[in-house]
Amino acid sequence: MKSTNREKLERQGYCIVRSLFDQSMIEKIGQWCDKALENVSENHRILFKAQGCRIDISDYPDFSEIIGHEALAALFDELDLGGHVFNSGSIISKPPSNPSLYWHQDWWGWDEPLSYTDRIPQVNMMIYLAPTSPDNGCLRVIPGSHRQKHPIHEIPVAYGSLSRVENPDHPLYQSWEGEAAIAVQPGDVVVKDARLLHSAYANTSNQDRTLLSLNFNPNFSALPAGMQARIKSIFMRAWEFDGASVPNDLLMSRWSDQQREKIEHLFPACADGVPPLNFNFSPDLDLLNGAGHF
Ligand SMILES: O=C(O)CCC(=O)C(=O)O
Repeated sequence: MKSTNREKLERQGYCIVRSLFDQSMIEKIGQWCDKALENVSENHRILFKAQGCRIDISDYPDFSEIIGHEALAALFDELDLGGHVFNSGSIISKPPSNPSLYWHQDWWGWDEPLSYTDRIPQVNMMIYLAPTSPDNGCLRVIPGSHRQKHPIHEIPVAYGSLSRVENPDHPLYQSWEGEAAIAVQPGDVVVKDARLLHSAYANTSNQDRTLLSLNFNPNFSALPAGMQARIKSIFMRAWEFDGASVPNDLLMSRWSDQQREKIEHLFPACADGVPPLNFNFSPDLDLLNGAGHF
């Protein structure tokens, strides 16, 4: 029988799992994030103004403890998302007076027919380190948009210019009918289907709003070979998107034994020589109509 959280994940495209981590774990994650945040340059803040900043955790081996945490493993079991691999993770931190994030979805595999089915190709585990609300830039989502068309899908996403917030009046920064604010407490985990339309409100508070975001692919061995190859190339940071090469090349596969051993079972492994599936972040709207429509 499906768990209630699994049912919500399928229907809404997300679920909220309350109090998965205790205060001491959240404090530990907070310390690792603070250390990484010290290295963020002014230029990075300019390029990622809409996010606040976005740091690849491959450069910070401390995070092995959370990626391989037994509470997350148990959650994958409860959600029937086992056989998962890890592909990437980031720290996304919105400083005080930071504008809203643009609406987008994270999935890149829209050339593959299974992206238009109930099969969940990627989940994003989101761990916020402080209580969130619309005032400090909490997540907002369009429930159901992982499977159903929404007018936001019609608006092209120019990632570079939207990340730099060149035009704050752009419709992708605004509120849309049907949006739901996802307010959480530290220790809660938001599980999000990567295909779900989401963004975040502006942070109008005087505190940072920090999130650890981890991307996993359930039942990896059953995914098409090209998709597996792309997932592995993301994990290996061997990809280039929007003309921007990856800035740093510390790979999780080269973390020290002590760190690597906690997560090695989650590394994507697949046959060499298969061309990775093309990156396509734009769903075919004729195919994206799922079980209903807006
Ligand atoms: O900042 C947030 O709350 C969400 C960020 C996010 O999901 C993204 O940048 O894709």
